[in-house]
Amino acid sequence: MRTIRFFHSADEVFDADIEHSIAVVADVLRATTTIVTALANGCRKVIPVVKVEEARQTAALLPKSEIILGGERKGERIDGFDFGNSPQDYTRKAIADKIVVTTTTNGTKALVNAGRAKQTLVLSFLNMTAVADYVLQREEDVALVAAGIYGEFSLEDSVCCGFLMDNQVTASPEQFSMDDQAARILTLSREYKGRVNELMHNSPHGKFLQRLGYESDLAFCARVDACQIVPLYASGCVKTIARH
Ligand code: 3SL
Repeated sequence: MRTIRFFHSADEVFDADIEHSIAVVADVLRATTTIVTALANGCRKVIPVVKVEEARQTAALLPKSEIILGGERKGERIDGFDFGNSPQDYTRKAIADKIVVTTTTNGTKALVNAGRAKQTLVLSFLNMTAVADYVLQREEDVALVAAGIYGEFSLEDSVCCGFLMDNQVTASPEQFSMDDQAARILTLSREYKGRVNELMHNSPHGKFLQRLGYESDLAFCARVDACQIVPLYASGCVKTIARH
Protein backbone atom coordinates (compact mmCIF):
# COMPACT_ATOMS: atom_id res chain seq x y z
CA MET A 1 0.00 0.00 0.00
CA ARG A 2 1.31 3.49 -0.88
CA THR A 3 0.64 6.41 1.44
CA ILE A 4 -0.41 9.87 0.25
CA ARG A 5 0.35 12.69 2.68
CA PHE A 6 -0.74 16.30 2.24
CA PHE A 7 1.24 19.37 3.42
CA HIS A 8 -0.59 22.69 3.36
CA SER A 9 2.44 24.99 3.10
CA ALA A 10 6.11 25.35 2.23
CA ASP A 11 6.87 25.71 5.95
CA GLU A 12 5.07 22.52 6.95
CA VAL A 13 7.10 20.35 4.60
CA PHE A 14 10.39 21.77 5.87
CA ASP A 15 10.50 19.63 9.02
CA ALA A 16 8.69 16.59 7.68
CA ASP A 17 10.26 13.29 6.78
CA ILE A 18 9.80 13.13 3.01
CA GLU A 19 13.07 11.50 1.98
CA HIS A 20 11.38 8.25 1.03
CA SER A 21 8.52 9.79 -0.97
CA ILE A 22 7.95 11.38 -4.32
CA ALA A 23 7.08 15.01 -3.58
CA VAL A 24 4.71 16.93 -5.84
CA VAL A 25 4.71 20.70 -5.34
CA ALA A 26 1.88 23.03 -6.44
CA ASP A 27 1.76 26.83 -6.41
CA VAL A 28 -0.73 27.29 -9.19
CA LEU A 29 -1.07 31.08 -8.67
CA ARG A 30 1.47 31.45 -10.05
CA ALA A 31 4.96 30.04 -9.46
CA THR A 32 4.56 26.46 -10.62
CA THR A 33 2.38 27.49 -13.57
CA THR A 34 5.14 29.88 -14.62
CA ILE A 35 7.82 27.19 -14.31
CA VAL A 36 5.75 24.70 -16.31
CA THR A 37 5.05 27.34 -18.98
CA ALA A 38 8.73 28.32 -19.26
CA LEU A 39 9.76 24.68 -19.72
CA ALA A 40 6.93 23.97 -22.16
CA ASN A 41 8.12 26.99 -24.18
CA GLY A 42 11.64 25.64 -24.50
CA CYS A 43 13.77 27.14 -21.76
CA ARG A 44 16.74 24.92 -20.90
CA LYS A 45 16.13 24.86 -17.16
CA VAL A 46 14.66 26.84 -14.30
CA ILE A 47 16.70 27.58 -11.19
CA PRO A 48 14.34 28.31 -8.27
CA VAL A 49 15.84 30.08 -5.27
CA VAL A 50 14.38 31.39 -2.02
CA LYS A 51 15.92 34.85 -1.64
CA VAL A 52 16.07 37.86 -3.95
CA GLU A 53 19.80 38.38 -3.38
CA GLU A 54 20.46 34.70 -4.07
CA ALA A 55 18.64 35.06 -7.40
CA ARG A 56 20.77 38.06 -8.36
CA GLN A 57 23.99 36.26 -7.36
CA THR A 58 23.02 33.06 -9.21
CA ALA A 59 22.20 35.02 -12.36
CA ALA A 60 25.46 36.98 -12.12
CA LEU A 61 27.46 33.73 -12.36
CA LEU A 62 25.96 32.87 -15.76
CA PRO A 63 26.36 34.54 -19.18
CA LYS A 64 23.92 37.49 -19.29
CA SER A 65 22.69 36.64 -22.80
CA GLU A 66 21.50 33.21 -21.59
CA ILE A 67 19.65 34.32 -18.47
CA ILE A 68 16.17 35.49 -17.66
CA LEU A 69 15.86 36.71 -14.09
CA GLY A 70 12.26 36.44 -12.95
CA GLY A 71 10.04 36.37 -9.90
CA GLU A 72 7.98 38.51 -7.57
CA ARG A 73 7.52 39.99 -4.16
CA LYS A 74 3.98 41.03 -3.17
CA GLY A 75 2.94 39.85 -6.65
CA GLU A 76 5.04 42.41 -8.52
CA ARG A 77 8.26 42.22 -10.53
CA ILE A 78 11.37 42.78 -8.43
CA ASP A 79 13.50 45.86 -9.22
CA GLY A 80 16.10 45.10 -11.88
CA PHE A 81 14.55 41.73 -12.81
CA ASP A 82 13.67 40.93 -16.45
CA PHE A 83 10.22 39.52 -15.69
CA GLY A 84 7.75 39.24 -12.87
CA ASN A 85 5.83 36.04 -12.14
CA SER A 86 3.19 36.25 -14.83
CA PRO A 87 3.36 32.96 -16.79
CA GLN A 88 2.19 34.83 -19.87
CA ASP A 89 5.53 36.70 -20.06
CA TYR A 90 7.42 33.43 -20.49
CA THR A 91 6.69 33.04 -24.19
CA ARG A 92 8.72 30.87 -26.55
CA LYS A 93 10.12 34.01 -28.16
CA ALA A 94 11.31 35.37 -24.82
CA ILE A 95 12.75 32.29 -23.17
CA ALA A 96 13.57 29.50 -25.68
CA ASP A 97 17.06 28.12 -24.94
CA LYS A 98 17.47 30.43 -21.94
CA ILE A 99 18.03 29.62 -18.29
CA VAL A 100 15.38 31.10 -15.99
CA VAL A 101 16.44 32.04 -12.45
CA THR A 102 13.40 32.71 -10.31
CA THR A 103 12.46 33.60 -6.75
CA THR A 104 8.86 33.87 -5.55
CA THR A 105 7.30 34.34 -2.14
CA ASN A 106 5.99 30.83 -1.51
CA GLY A 107 6.41 28.64 -4.60
CA THR A 108 10.18 28.54 -4.95
CA LYS A 109 10.49 28.10 -1.19
CA ALA A 110 8.14 25.09 -1.31
CA LEU A 111 10.21 23.53 -4.11
CA VAL A 112 13.50 24.03 -2.31
CA ASN A 113 12.04 22.73 0.97
CA ALA A 114 10.69 19.64 -0.81
CA GLY A 115 14.00 19.03 -2.55
CA ARG A 116 15.00 16.28 -0.08
CA ALA A 117 12.40 13.89 -1.45
CA LYS A 118 13.38 10.94 -3.64
CA GLN A 119 12.04 12.91 -6.57
CA THR A 120 10.48 16.39 -6.50
CA LEU A 121 7.99 17.19 -9.27
CA VAL A 122 6.41 20.49 -10.28
CA LEU A 123 2.62 20.48 -10.56
CA SER A 124 0.10 22.98 -11.92
CA PHE A 125 -3.34 22.58 -13.46
CA LEU A 126 -1.58 22.83 -16.85
CA ASN A 127 0.30 19.54 -16.46
CA MET A 128 -2.06 17.72 -14.09
CA THR A 129 -2.59 14.45 -15.98
CA ALA A 130 1.05 14.16 -17.10
CA VAL A 131 2.27 14.37 -13.49
CA ALA A 132 -0.52 12.11 -12.19
CA ASP A 133 0.35 9.43 -14.75
CA TYR A 134 4.03 9.67 -13.92
CA VAL A 135 3.44 9.33 -10.16
CA LEU A 136 0.99 6.49 -10.67
CA GLN A 137 3.66 4.46 -12.47
CA ARG A 138 6.12 4.77 -9.55
CA GLU A 139 5.96 2.52 -6.50
CA GLU A 140 6.67 5.26 -3.97
CA ASP A 141 4.73 7.02 -1.21
CA VAL A 142 3.55 10.47 -2.25
CA ALA A 143 4.02 13.82 -0.42
CA LEU A 144 1.70 16.44 -1.89
CA VAL A 145 2.91 19.94 -1.10
CA ALA A 146 0.58 22.91 -1.54
CA ALA A 147 2.89 25.94 -1.38
CA GLY A 148 0.29 27.95 0.56
CA ILE A 149 0.55 31.64 1.40
CA TYR A 150 3.00 32.76 4.09
CA GLY A 151 2.64 29.39 5.84
CA GLU A 152 -1.16 29.36 5.57
CA PHE A 153 -3.62 27.25 3.59
CA SER A 154 -4.20 28.18 -0.06
CA LEU A 155 -7.41 27.00 -1.69
CA GLU A 156 -6.20 26.74 -5.30
CA ASP A 157 -2.97 24.88 -4.44
CA SER A 158 -4.88 22.44 -2.23
CA VAL A 159 -7.54 21.79 -4.86
CA CYS A 160 -4.82 21.16 -7.45
CA CYS A 161 -3.26 18.55 -5.13
CA GLY A 162 -6.76 17.10 -4.61
CA PHE A 163 -7.26 16.71 -8.37
CA LEU A 164 -3.97 14.83 -8.63
CA MET A 165 -5.07 12.52 -5.81
CA ASP A 166 -8.43 11.97 -7.43
CA ASN A 167 -6.70 10.96 -10.63
CA GLN A 168 -4.59 8.39 -8.79
CA VAL A 169 -7.10 7.06 -6.31
CA THR A 170 -9.77 6.69 -8.96
CA ALA A 171 -7.35 4.94 -11.32
CA SER A 172 -5.98 2.58 -8.71
CA PRO A 173 -7.81 2.65 -5.33
CA GLU A 174 -6.18 -0.56 -4.06
CA GLN A 175 -2.71 1.06 -4.27
CA PHE A 176 -3.24 4.05 -1.97
CA SER A 177 -4.05 5.06 1.58
CA MET A 178 -4.35 8.74 2.57
CA ASP A 179 -3.58 10.65 5.76
CA ASP A 180 -6.46 12.68 7.27
CA GLN A 181 -5.40 15.95 5.65
CA ALA A 182 -5.14 14.28 2.24
CA ALA A 183 -8.59 12.69 2.60
CA ARG A 184 -10.11 16.09 3.52
CA ILE A 185 -8.45 17.81 0.56
CA LEU A 186 -9.64 15.10 -1.82
CA THR A 187 -13.24 15.67 -0.69
CA LEU A 188 -12.87 19.46 -0.93
CA SER A 189 -11.36 19.30 -4.41
CA ARG A 190 -14.32 17.32 -5.76
CA GLU A 191 -16.50 20.41 -5.20
CA TYR A 192 -14.38 22.20 -7.82
CA LYS A 193 -14.40 19.62 -10.62
CA GLY A 194 -15.09 21.52 -13.85
CA ARG A 195 -14.99 24.84 -11.95
CA VAL A 196 -11.29 25.70 -11.92
CA ASN A 197 -11.69 29.11 -13.54
CA GLU A 198 -14.33 30.05 -10.97
CA LEU A 199 -12.07 28.73 -8.19
CA MET A 200 -9.22 30.96 -9.36
CA HIS A 201 -11.41 34.05 -9.47
CA ASN A 202 -12.96 33.45 -6.05
CA SER A 203 -9.87 32.38 -4.09
CA PRO A 204 -8.27 35.02 -1.84
CA HIS A 205 -5.02 34.98 -3.83
CA GLY A 206 -6.94 35.16 -7.11
CA LYS A 207 -8.71 38.29 -5.81
CA PHE A 208 -5.35 39.76 -4.76
CA LEU A 209 -3.96 39.22 -8.28
CA GLN A 210 -7.07 40.78 -9.83
CA ARG A 211 -6.55 43.87 -7.69
CA LEU A 212 -2.97 44.10 -9.02
CA GLY A 213 -4.27 43.92 -12.61
CA TYR A 214 -3.28 40.30 -13.35
CA GLU A 215 -6.79 39.01 -13.99
CA SER A 216 -5.84 37.40 -17.30
CA ASP A 217 -3.32 35.18 -15.46
CA LEU A 218 -6.18 33.47 -13.64
CA ALA A 219 -7.72 31.99 -16.79
CA PHE A 220 -4.24 31.13 -18.07
CA CYS A 221 -3.41 29.21 -14.88
CA ALA A 222 -6.81 27.43 -14.94
CA ARG A 223 -6.18 25.56 -18.23
CA VAL A 224 -6.28 21.95 -17.04
CA ASP A 225 -4.00 19.69 -19.11
CA ALA A 226 -2.89 22.43 -21.51
CA CYS A 227 0.52 20.76 -21.74
CA GLN A 228 1.94 17.34 -21.05
CA ILE A 229 5.27 17.79 -19.33
CA VAL A 230 6.69 16.40 -16.11
CA PRO A 231 9.25 18.79 -14.59
CA LEU A 232 11.72 17.42 -12.03
CA TYR A 233 13.56 19.57 -9.47
CA ALA A 234 16.98 18.03 -8.80
CA SER A 235 20.48 19.36 -8.07
CA GLY A 236 19.15 22.89 -7.74
CA CYS A 237 17.28 23.16 -11.03
CA VAL A 238 14.07 22.11 -12.75
CA LYS A 239 14.14 20.29 -16.07
CA THR A 240 11.54 18.41 -18.07
CA ILE A 241 11.99 14.67 -17.59
CA ALA A 242 9.03 13.29 -19.43
CA ARG A 243 6.61 14.33 -22.13
CA HIS A 244 3.42 12.34 -22.65
O1 3SL B 1 3.92 33.05 -3.71
C1 3SL B 1 4.34 32.72 -4.81
O2 3SL B 1 5.25 31.92 -4.98
C2 3SL B 1 3.77 33.40 -6.04
O3 3SL B 1 3.40 32.47 -6.97
C3 3SL B 1 2.78 34.45 -5.71
S1 3SL B 1 2.19 35.43 -7.04
O4 3SL B 1 1.04 34.80 -7.65
O5 3SL B 1 3.21 35.67 -8.02
O6 3SL B 1 1.75 36.68 -6.40
